[in-house]
Amino acid sequence: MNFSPIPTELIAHLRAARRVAVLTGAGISAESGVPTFREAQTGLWARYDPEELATPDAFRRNPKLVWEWYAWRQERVRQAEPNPGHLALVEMERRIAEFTLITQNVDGLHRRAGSHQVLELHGNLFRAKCLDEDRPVESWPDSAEIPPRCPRCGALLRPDVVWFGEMLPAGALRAAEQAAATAEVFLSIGTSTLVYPAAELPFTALRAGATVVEVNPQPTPLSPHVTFSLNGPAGAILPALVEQVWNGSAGAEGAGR
Ligand code: BJW
Repeated sequence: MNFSPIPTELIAHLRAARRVAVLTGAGISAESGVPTFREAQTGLWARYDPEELATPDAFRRNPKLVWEWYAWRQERVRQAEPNPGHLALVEMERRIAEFTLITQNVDGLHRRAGSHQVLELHGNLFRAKCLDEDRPVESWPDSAEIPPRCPRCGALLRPDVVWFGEMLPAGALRAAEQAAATAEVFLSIGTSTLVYPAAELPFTALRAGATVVEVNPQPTPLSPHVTFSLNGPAGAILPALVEQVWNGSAGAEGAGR
């Protein structure tokens, strides 16, 4: 895999850092075969735009369509495995005294990889909640109805994710903002940096004087502002970074050299 060498200054910063925060987006799971949010959908879902399915209005208009889209995505994620990018972040959590992993992803792959502390800003694909009571629902009786109904109050169930116009979980957002404001190094990995308030986090870190690193094969609105851009796939760059900073082993053979 070809990408520019990792700057020695960045290696030194990370080696010395005690507080590191990481923000991930759909790009980190791309090499696990999970489609990113803004790439065109394929197959059954090719004629739908994810931005138009991930909204409260879409669910109100056609709850069956939206529920089935999430069921299809659950199935794709069940078939996926964490990739070397996820695993490199597990290794970083072990090496860094105060490490905060913030994700916009709803796929749960960071936890499956072995990361312990994960702030999920946009919820989780594998949870459901009651549309009326906004409370998590763990199980419901089998029925042919799609979406199923809340066993307590009979309202529709919906995926426990954050759609456009909805508030992010307050505790997770507060912890993410705190981590961004106090990090010495902040890594923004595999996100288009388009969706707020998550997109604000690297800018918070920049304003607080952190070294901000972007890992992405494509430029984003954040790119002109970062301290270091590592242009390439996270599944190759992150293992190489871990290998070069700690001389550990995260599957980095030959990458970045
Ligand atoms: C690779 C790679 C590889 C590929 N390696 N990289 C301020 C300004 C403007 C607007 C707003 C604002 N504040 C709030 C808003 C409104 C709105 C918003 O941000 N709109 C913008 C689109 C303009 N935000 C909200 O509504 C949020 N709520 C909120 O702010 O509440 C307060 C409020 C309420 C009411 C009014 C006003 C304020 C909620 C946002 C919820 C986002 N939800 C979704 C769906 C989650 C469930 C689901 O998955 O279905 O979250 S939308 C979607 O976007 C999903 C993602 O988490 C999120 C971010 O996408 P991400 O991860 O960046 O993916 P992509 O596909 O965009 O990018 C992938 C990247 O990977 C690319 O760059 C590739 O190059 C790269 N890549 N392969 C590394 N191998």
